[in-house]
Amino acid sequence: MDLFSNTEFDNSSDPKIIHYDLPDADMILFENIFSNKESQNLHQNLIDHIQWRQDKIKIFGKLIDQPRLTAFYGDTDKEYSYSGIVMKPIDWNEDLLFIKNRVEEIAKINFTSVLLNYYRDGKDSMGWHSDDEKELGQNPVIGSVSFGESRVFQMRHKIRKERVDIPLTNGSILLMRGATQHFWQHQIPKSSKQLQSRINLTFRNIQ
Ligand SMILES: O=C(O)CCC(=O)C(=O)O
Repeated sequence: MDLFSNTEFDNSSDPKIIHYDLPDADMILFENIFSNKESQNLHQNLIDHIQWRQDKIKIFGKLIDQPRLTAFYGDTDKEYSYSGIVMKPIDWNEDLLFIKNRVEEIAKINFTSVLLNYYRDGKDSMGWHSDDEKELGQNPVIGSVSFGESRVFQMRHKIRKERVDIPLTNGSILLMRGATQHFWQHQIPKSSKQLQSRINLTFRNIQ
């Protein structure tokens, strides 16, 4: 399928590519890669059928609920750990394989795993980090898919402290490659607005 063949019309739901020209990063945002109908169905199916878990994190010595639900799916021989949490993958389901196919078409590589985050409302969030776990290798390619409410993806350079805000919209894929994870951190901050739910899937290649 050629997702970008129709460049004649600037319809807001047409696929669109945005190249972010940031130092020490290789970042491309593909908007509207999933149609509104596909996004709406997938968002609801994932809410209903993914085996969501509520993990805890330690903050100042106290165990508290992570401010979001998570799940880890993929090739079942690939274990993954982050923030001290070991995740054993659950085998792919049909929806995840459909989404993975579309991301692989865009990224032009194959992925072994996907980490899912379910932000139930504006109070759910994810703190500053880089996707730089050793299992991901030297310059990981991360394909990040969003369904549901738009949320701001904030980035900050680890040395220059430069900051960028990227709105991640329904049906988009953000591709991060090259040295991005070495030099930049990212987060999804809380919002005081009344926000609907959002699901994010980061496709990864575990070595
Ligand atoms: O929800 C997002 O867009 C970010 C997810 C993320 O940073 C991660 O899974 O490591």
